[in-house]
Amino acid sequence: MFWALLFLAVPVLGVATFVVYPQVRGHWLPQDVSTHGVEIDRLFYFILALTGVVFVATEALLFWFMWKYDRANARGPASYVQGSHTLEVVWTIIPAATLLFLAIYQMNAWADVKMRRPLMDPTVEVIARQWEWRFRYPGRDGKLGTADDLFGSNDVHVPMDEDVLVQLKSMDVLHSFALPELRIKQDAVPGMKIPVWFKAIKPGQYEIVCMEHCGARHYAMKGRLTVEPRAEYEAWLERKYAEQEATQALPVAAATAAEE
Ligand SMILES: [Cu+2]
Repeated sequence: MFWALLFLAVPVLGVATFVVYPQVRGHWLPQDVSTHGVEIDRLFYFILALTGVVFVATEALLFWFMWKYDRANARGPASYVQGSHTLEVVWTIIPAATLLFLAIYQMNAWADVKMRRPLMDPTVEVIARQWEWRFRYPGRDGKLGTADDLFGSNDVHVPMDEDVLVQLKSMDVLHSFALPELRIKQDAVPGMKIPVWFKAIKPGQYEIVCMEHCGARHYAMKGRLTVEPRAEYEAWLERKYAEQEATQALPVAAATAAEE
């Protein structure tokens, strides 16, 4: 009796916190500011509902059997059941069919995020490193890997309402480049250049977080993504070019002065 009620209390409290949380916070997931996020969220809620129904049904059955077959109510020795071939086939086929359905149902969302890459040069290269997000912009010539590349860390700007292509790398271990508000999460793998793309539709500052445990200061591996209209984005790039050129010019000027 006690155990039956305890096993009932756990799912009831679990589901209750599940329902109450969005009422308090207003939402489940962080605000979505991407074009593809709607589809991802729809999938998330669909799978949540599907697994939620199964969870509630399973827990209810568990409680019911514990309650009904409590030792205090036993009316004789328990009967031994050999197993049911039909039942086993049924409970194998139902989950298999459900998973197959999900695999087909999510194909389009997967293709949008992982396969339909925009045909363009990378907007920025993001290099994960214990424990920061370094970046490299192509510079005024629009090409990565040239002398005028712009370097920095933890402060990435991108233009709004445009396709953005990030070239993702890692300098040391596995990291995961995650933009929760853009519904983006991609592992950064040492030795690989991985393309990540999105289109942000709302200006603002969002988090860049590492979602793969990567060492002692993994929790501190945070950056900031600024989404802004193109004019502001270009103005920011200009300021950064000027700053970088100023710091580079100094040693050269000093060296020249020393020679004279
Ligand atoms: Cu990391």
